Amino acid sequence: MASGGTSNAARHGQALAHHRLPCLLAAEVEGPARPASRAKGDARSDSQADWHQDEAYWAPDLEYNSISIWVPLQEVTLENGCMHFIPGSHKLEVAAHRPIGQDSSIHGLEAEQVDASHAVACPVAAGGATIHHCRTFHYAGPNHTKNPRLAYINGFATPPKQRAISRDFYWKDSRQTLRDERRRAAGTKPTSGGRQIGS
Ligand SMILES: O=C(O)CCC(=O)C(=O)O
Repeated sequence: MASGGTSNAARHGQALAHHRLPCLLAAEVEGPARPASRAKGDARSDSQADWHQDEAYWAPDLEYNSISIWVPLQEVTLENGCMHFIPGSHKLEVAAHRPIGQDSSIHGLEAEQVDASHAVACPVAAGGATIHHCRTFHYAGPNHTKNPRLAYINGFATPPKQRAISRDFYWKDSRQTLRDERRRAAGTKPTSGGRQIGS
């Protein structure tokens, strides 16, 4: 949700600020959008982030509680790829995801099914912010302009806890990205609570 009010998410963010994760990431979406075709045939752009929940990228055996504060470095609009959110979706479980376009070499994930009929677009001024929970369904539209769309993303979280029963994040097992190959070879798990954007 866009900042400016005193939303629950904003208050939550303040409360968690002292648990700041050591991650400050820059997301850059180059313009203009490069058209590509998806396996399912829907038009999409390489510069858009498909509907997803961040937690779908993380470890299935850990319990997370985290937020992302997404700060655009220029005005973001429907034209250059502002964020969209599905209100209340942070209360849902992690839904089934798959690699974008069902291409297992792609790191990015998209939810298999999303009811986006109540989605809210969040245009924001430069230096403004949106805040979302790790289970909030969100999407960033394609950048149709000739200018890059830049954002800084800060993650805040309580320490993840071990779950009694692990979940089946099968979409992670089938991926064959270079990142996953490196991780499997090293026998390591994804960074706990860490954000992984891009490849
Ligand atoms: O900046 C973007 O294009 C997407 C960002 C995103 O999906 C996220 O912050 O989780």
